[in-house]
Amino acid sequence: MRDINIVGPTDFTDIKIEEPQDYAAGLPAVKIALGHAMKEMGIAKSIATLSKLNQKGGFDCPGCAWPDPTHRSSLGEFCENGVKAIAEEATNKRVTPEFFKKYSITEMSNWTDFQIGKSGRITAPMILRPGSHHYEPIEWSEAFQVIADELKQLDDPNQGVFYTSGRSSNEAAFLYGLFIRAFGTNNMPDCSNMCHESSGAGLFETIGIGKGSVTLDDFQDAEVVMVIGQNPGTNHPRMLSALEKLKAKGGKVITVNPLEEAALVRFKNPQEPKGIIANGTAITDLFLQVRINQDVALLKLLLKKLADLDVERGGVFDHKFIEEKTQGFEEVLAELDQYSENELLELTGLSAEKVDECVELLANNKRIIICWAMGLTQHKNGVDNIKACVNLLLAKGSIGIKGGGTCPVRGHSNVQGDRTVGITHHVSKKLNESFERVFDFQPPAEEGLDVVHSIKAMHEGDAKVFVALGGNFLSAASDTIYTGEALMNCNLTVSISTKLNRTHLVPGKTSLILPTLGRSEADKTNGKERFVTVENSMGRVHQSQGRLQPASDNLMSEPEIVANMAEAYFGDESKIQWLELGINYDLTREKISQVFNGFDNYSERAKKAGFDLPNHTRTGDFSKLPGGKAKFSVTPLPAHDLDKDEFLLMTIRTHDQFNTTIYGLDDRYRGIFNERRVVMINADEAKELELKKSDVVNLTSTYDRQVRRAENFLVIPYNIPKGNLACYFPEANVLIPHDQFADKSNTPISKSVKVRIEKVS
Ligand SMILES: Nc1nc2c(c(=O)[nH]1)N[C@H]1C(S)=C(S)[C@@H](COP(=O)(O)OP(=O)(O)OC[C@H]3O[C@@H](n4cnc5c(=O)[nH]c(N)nc54)[C@H](O)[C@@H]3O)O[C@H]1N2
Ligand SMILES: Nc1nc2c(c(=O)[nH]1)N[C@H]1C(S)=C(S)[C@@H](COP(=O)(O)OP(=O)(O)OC[C@H]3O[C@@H](n4cnc5c(=O)[nH]c(N)nc54)[C@H](O)[C@@H]3O)O[C@H]1N2
Ligand code: SF4
Ligand SMILES: [Mo]
Repeated sequence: MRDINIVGPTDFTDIKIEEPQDYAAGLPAVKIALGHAMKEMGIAKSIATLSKLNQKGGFDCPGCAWPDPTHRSSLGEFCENGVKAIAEEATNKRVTPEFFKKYSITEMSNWTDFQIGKSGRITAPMILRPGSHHYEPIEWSEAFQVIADELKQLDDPNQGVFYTSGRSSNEAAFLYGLFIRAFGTNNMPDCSNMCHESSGAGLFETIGIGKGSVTLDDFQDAEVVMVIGQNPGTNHPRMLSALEKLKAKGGKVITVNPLEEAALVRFKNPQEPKGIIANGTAITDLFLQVRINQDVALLKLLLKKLADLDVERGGVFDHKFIEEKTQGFEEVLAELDQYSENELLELTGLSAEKVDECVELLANNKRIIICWAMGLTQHKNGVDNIKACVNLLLAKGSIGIKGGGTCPVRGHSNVQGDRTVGITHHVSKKLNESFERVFDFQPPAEEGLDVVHSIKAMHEGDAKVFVALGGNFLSAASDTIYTGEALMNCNLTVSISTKLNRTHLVPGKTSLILPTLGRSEADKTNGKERFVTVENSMGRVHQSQGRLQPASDNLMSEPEIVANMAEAYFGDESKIQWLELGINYDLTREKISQVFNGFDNYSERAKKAGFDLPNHTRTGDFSKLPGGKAKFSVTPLPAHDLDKDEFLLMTIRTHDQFNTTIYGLDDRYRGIFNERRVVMINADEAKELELKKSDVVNLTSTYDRQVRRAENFLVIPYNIPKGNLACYFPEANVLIPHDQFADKSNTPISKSVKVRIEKVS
């Protein structure tokens, strides 16, 4: 085994702590965004790049999946974190073959994720040969042959694992899924498994589609928006513009979160001159500081109180809608009788007054949107969290109406599109038949492995080849050491990547890095520009056309890499014209439209304004569901069985990272600067435990008597409920056991890890 530091260094970086901010964006956001752009790209490239970002005919922001408005602002249609995402991709720094010659993987594995990421863009295909500690350059054709040879040596196609991160285009993801199925497996773990899988599972079961029901326009018509388990100011910043518009029309915002995130307090819109100079807009009307993972208790309490009000004064629930369009309401009401209001209230940690205020807002309004993200999905009962939100919306008749509905806010810019065009470990008979009809082969009928089960299979030697279309699997997954051992146990690991990351440094016996074009870069074939397509969080498909000079002449586009991999594997044996599909994206789009509904005239429509994919929930049509109706669900309370000295820990993002890509070391809105190894704890509780600001602690988690340890965290007394802690992801991922995940969705429990604190100094 090679000598690799799987988790990286645990040193401190000289913390500075200030008061948390009470507003988001404004002038500091503009200044900081431009600072990042200048530092990574220089002036001329910054101007050229930002003028194309999210504009018609330009490229889609590689940040989050929040949709673009129809009318684009002349002050720029992007946010601080969109600029950081672009600066990171369009950086002038390069990771060349000389770089790899200079630094061994052992040496680089001792760098922080921040240092690794800041090394820059990879410029040439690289191979790490068995026993070696240095990557060396390899010709593209030889690299594809290495992959084909390893895949051919497997006893069974199910020994291959093919991961996808959500930045790939529809075209690349479709070809990848096609290749994997033709190869003979459904082992397609993807980043959704760690992300919104619980949303997909909960929504599919209750309303028949794993996507949200609202469009951006619905935000203009809503009376109440509940933002629960989401930090949009950092992770979907332009959502604040939508909330600002809602407020201007008199709409109300309820936020449910263990932390009072700055952006949800007040927003100064940098896209408008008044947002720069004036005081901004107060966003939240009602803040419910719920305890971690007590959202089901809160949603039950709300429904119970609303049911009482409905009996008392009528007109609270939409009985016609409930009668005609839903099933299971009586069971849900009956189950609520088991609980007293007081016991539910106590679990939430909220005051009765605040809950009553919330009840009034929900009772008196019908056009209600519920938005959520990882604060709901990454728990053992993640799927139930979603179902409890759906219960509330169904009781109010708020789904399928203007200004109301479900809004799971997606993470990666094309994670939803990848799923739509076939990246899934689940098997659907209908989908298999479509692939067979169009491509004349029989896709495998056996359910594939998702993220957590892929890791286990690699660890146990049941999977031997790992291929990743984007992402940083090692740092994104839980149980970092176990996942590292799993990757190192493989015969071959392959990363199709733009930038260097920790997964490249924790390799299989042989490892390949295949460098690819980023979203912002011109993608040409025979001198002609091509465009790709993506789907945003609200189901709209549109084109993205890269414009910048690629980071190196030796990059290949993602569809071409996938096509070449397939060609090398199948040779003349396949009826599919792989190379042609990799080159001609119009042809690939035509094939997508033959396999999936809703993509007719794909290329043409994508080039114009884009188009919305079919979504029956938008018209409140539930006729295709079993029984022809939407479903209420009984959602039991979560059981944590915490020991007296155990806390519930949530692992969250700072304002200065995109998942495992660390833009900088500040979490500006929370007032934490130049340090990522911190643990936020309730200020009174810290006193009771005699923990002071900047004390050093270790954190441990104990599951099935196995103790996992994360060393060196600085204590930050903070406004967080008692019994709860917050750390940053991925530093705390070592604490999350690989076998602790949500029921039904298998999403790791990244937001409710049981931990203890050990004081060091
Ligand atoms: N700049 C930037 N943008 C991003 C990303 C990024 O890393 N950086 N990541 C992208 C991706 S892939 C995703 S999935 C999204 C993630 O977007 P978010 O889900 O907003 O990201 P997290 O930081 O995980 O924050 C979750 C929020 O939920 C709260 N929370 C935690 N536990 C609970 C709970 O039990 N109940 C409630 N009610 N709230 C809880 C936390 O306090 C926090 O405010 O963002 C996307 N956009
Ligand atoms: N503890 C904890 N763990 C979590 C989470 C959490 O909240 N807490 N969140 C989870 C969530 S929501 C998600 S989505 C996952 C994220 O998991 P991933 O998607 O695997 O991780 P990223 O950090 O987004 O991947 C970054 C890498 O993608 C590559 N990349 C960037 N752009 C491109 C591109 O255009 N093409 C290609 N081919 N490669 C590109 C770069 O090499 C970069 O290093 O992490 C999960 N892990
Ligand atoms: S809100 Fe998301 S998609 Fe829009 S500019 Fe910001 S990071 Fe990019
Ligand atoms: Mo995500």
